[in-house]
Amino acid sequence: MDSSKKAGPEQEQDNVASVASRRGFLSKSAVLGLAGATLGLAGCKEEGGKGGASASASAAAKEAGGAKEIAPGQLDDYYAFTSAGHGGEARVIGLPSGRTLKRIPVFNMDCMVGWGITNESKKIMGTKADGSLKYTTGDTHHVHASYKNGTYDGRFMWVNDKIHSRLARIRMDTMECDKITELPNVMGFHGMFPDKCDPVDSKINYTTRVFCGAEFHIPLPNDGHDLNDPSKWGALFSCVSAETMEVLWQVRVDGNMDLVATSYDGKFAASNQYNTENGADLPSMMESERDACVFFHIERIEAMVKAGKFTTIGSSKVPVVDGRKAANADPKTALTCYVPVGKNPHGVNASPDAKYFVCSGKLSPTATVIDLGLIAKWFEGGLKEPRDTVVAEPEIGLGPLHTAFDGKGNAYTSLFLDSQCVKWNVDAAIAQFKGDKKAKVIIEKIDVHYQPGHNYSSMGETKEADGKYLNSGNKFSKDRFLPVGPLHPETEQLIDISGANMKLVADHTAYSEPHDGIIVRRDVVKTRQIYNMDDFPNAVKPETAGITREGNKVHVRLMSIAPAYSMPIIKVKKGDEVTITLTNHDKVEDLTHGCALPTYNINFIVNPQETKSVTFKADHAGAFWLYCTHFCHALHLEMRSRFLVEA
Ligand code: K7E
Ligand code: CUA
Ligand code: CA
Repeated sequence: MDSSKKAGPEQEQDNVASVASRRGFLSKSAVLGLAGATLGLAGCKEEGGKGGASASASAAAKEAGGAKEIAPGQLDDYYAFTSAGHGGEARVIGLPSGRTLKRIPVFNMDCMVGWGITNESKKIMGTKADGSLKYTTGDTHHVHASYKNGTYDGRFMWVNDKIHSRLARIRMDTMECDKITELPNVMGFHGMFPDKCDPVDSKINYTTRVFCGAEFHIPLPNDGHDLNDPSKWGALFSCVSAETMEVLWQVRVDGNMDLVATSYDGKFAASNQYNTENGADLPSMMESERDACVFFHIERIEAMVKAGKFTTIGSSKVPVVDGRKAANADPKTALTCYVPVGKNPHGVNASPDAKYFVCSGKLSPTATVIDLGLIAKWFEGGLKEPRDTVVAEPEIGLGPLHTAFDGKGNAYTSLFLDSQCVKWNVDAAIAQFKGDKKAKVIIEKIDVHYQPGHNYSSMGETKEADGKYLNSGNKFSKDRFLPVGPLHPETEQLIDISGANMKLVADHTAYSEPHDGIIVRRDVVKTRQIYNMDDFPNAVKPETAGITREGNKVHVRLMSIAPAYSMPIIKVKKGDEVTITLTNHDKVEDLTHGCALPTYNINFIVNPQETKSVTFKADHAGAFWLYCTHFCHALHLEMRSRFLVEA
């Protein structure tokens, strides 16, 4: 506010003009960046217009002065749980403040926590025969949480790894990853969504399955055959048990899969398909004017698996059923339904009234609204064509990707090419589709900075969508922050959607590169501040503490109580295989200790009442100070023991 007053109206005009020209440059370069995609977009009209865009930019700048601030000592109303892209982790952010609360290592190593260093985390991440990590990279895109009765129950979150096709589960009480599953015969696992109810037993009104879409088609099995004939390759849709994290079944589809949505009644899951062409290069993936959103009939798939009507692929024992079109011609027995939607769609989202899935066009300026009641009708044989399930297809802007909801009948779709978020009304879009020329579909467009990927709203993926906040995760920040070299931070922008108009209330930075997230009311999340020592079977207690040897295997059982470890001197011999197990006996909240061993590449923390262990070969002799890395006490620096390796 103050700075815009001082700058005066002329200065403000200049700012608006230069912002507008930077926006122009950005959208041009984005179109060029999409190469052949320009062909598909050439015919699109731009709604909103330039004048509208710059006017709303200056309005947003003024509104920013009234942003809801969280004063020092005050707590946020919401948690945002977000992915981190090719950083491989998940993140926890407080909203509306934008404060980073935690980074949760998942597929990446993290030397602060010791993730990928401790035996316990290595076991979750997966190891090779020699005990080293199987993978140290990951690419997380989508974070979704477990449901009960149509809303979050605070038990689990799941996050995908697109690189190695793994699904990870994160406990919401400790906000730590507890299980990782690699999907067999799948590549480019991208979209993921938990179910919200059992398809048959409505008493099981909570999440028991997690569905996973695979983006890249590969030889099945991927063992070196059919390398030169991509037409024989395929993609599988996978179902994983929420409880055990085992892969329960897979469905082979025509084309590929991208994002995933699930219905509130548990009957259907769906995935948008941008490559119905089964193309192996960019031009062939853009040949068709329409692609599809493929629906899965969960009850029928599971009945077929139960009846033993499945195959397996390669060494995998997971049942695979055929969801390809040729095998599913009769709707009454079909496992899948391919609904034609706009060209190369991206994003499919379930509306909180449980009625619709919205699938965005990306290369088509439209969003397709699919009626789930009509999907059920198609599967009963009551409709001629899958396309008859479409009840609206409004033109909403250029490069539509992901849609969020406010629980009041409005949808908010990110427009990548327009660098905007468009608010539109679902009922009006349906009326327009039926022929009502007066229906006002587009309510408002707001500029975001710049090129948004996902947007997501507070509780927007639940029946408790509250219409308070929308987060726009933008792929380019350019001029929004101080430059920090060639790689700019990403922008996360917070938009207040509680009023008649959208208000941009805050920019915050994010380390590359977050994609999707969820915004969860803080009362849903019940965290645990202190572990139970008995949760760890290897916990070191006073009666077991000390050092034992079996041949050249040495086990050091250590305890920490601020400001000391239980052993001041630890002696081993060069060539020993050493395991250090450390239990933190402190019970005070937040009293965490670290454990670092110089030149042995060991570093991890133990939270109150927690136990962790590391195993390594003592391959060089010398005296090494095993010391505490985590500030715990006035005598934190003094908290160290001599680790002596005899030659
Ligand atoms: Cu659009 Cu991987 Cu969800 Cu990113 S995906 S933006
Ligand atoms: Cu213990 Cu620092
Ligand atoms: Ca296509």
